[in-house]
Amino acid sequence: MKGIIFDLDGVLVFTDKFHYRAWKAIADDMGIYFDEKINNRLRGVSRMDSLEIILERYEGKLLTMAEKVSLAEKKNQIYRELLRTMTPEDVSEEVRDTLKKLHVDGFKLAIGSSSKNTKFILEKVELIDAFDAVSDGTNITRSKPDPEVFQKAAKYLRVAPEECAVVEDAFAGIDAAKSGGMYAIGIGEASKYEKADAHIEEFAELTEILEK
Ligand code: B16
Ligand code: MG
Repeated sequence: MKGIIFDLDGVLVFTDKFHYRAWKAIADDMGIYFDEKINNRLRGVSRMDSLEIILERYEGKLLTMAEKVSLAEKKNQIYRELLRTMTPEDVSEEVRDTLKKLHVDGFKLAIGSSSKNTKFILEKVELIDAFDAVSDGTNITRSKPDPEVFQKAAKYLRVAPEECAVVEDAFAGIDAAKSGGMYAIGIGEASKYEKADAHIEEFAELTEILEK
């Protein structure tokens, strides 16, 4: 392996609780049932696709595309207000040390996230300098499980897809890595997903897996 591509939410930072609170406010406002289990289905899924999942339980009148876009924007405003509270303390020492070690050992590191807020989050937690490239929701047209976000990350790193490992917490992200011809490492929710090539419980385990 020469390149390592990291998903952001659920791997490096834990913003799923903020996504939940923001979507919950929208759902409550519209009288739609929404819980943590449904929130889990939103992992790695784009903002508009997430809205469609939430609207599966909506029983009101048919919404126009403009109304859907406005709902997604409203959710993003609430979400960004919550993101503002993030600080460098929101990234563990374990994550920072492991990233440094992997870099020193010669790996090229990239972000591969569906989020259009990636750069904002990386700046808030002061992690932007840890990466050689960032591929995120702003440079893709198809969201995970499509491999586009990871293929672009590999391209930015100038590393062939088969020489890249992807670290992901979402099933959709593992599927994306596999269909892009990459080595997939599952963590968190995906740590037991059978389609992943390797499974880890702790972030620091990456050095053992990738350096053998
Ligand atoms: P935004 P990841 C994903 O990030 C989140 O897991 C997913 O819940 C969210 O809907 C998506 O980003 C889009 O985020 O609304 O900020 O553009 O896991 O791919 O890093
Ligand atoms: Mg994720």
